[in-house]
Amino acid sequence: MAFTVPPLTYSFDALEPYIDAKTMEIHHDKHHGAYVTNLNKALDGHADLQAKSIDDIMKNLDAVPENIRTAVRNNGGGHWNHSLFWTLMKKGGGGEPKGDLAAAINSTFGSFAGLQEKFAAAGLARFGSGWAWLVVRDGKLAIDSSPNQDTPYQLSGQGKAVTGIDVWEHAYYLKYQNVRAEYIKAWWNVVDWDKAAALYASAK
Ligand code: MN3
Repeated sequence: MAFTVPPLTYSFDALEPYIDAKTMEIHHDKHHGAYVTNLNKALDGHADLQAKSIDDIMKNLDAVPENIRTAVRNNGGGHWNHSLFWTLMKKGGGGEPKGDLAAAINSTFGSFAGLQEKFAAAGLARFGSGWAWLVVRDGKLAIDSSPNQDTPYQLSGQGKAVTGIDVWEHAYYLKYQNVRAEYIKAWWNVVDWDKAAALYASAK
């Protein structure tokens, strides 16, 4: 079974004005599409891997044959990251985290503003392309960033994603050009905190 790009559960313009429709269309259809195409190419003839979920593959990259491991790391990671990313945002998102997640954020980072500051710093410090993540690691919240298309599974000590942002230029260049900081600031307005709370509950 070939991997496919999951359809968005909202329209390309749902995240306007924070993320523009054109960026969403190119990002989802072309960029995510290319990761899936190249993942399927890399897995051609590897029926055992084709039968696995992308989550299982990224969790156990060492089980992937060496000659295709980099291609799978990059393109399988791209598929895993983007499939999650689309679900971390929603129309009318934003606001503040709630419940257990809010309490954990307050105790770990002092406040929601404290989380935002450290998360933005991680996204800005990621040189070139990559992702900033809020993860659960050893039962606790932590902020980290990954290069290229590495998933939280590739981070040291691993980690289970609670939320995260794509800081590749393709995610923001049309609207924000080189100003990554403005994109990260705007992104809080589209975060789906219900989704983050659910991921936190299953991760801790
Ligand atoms: Mn991307």
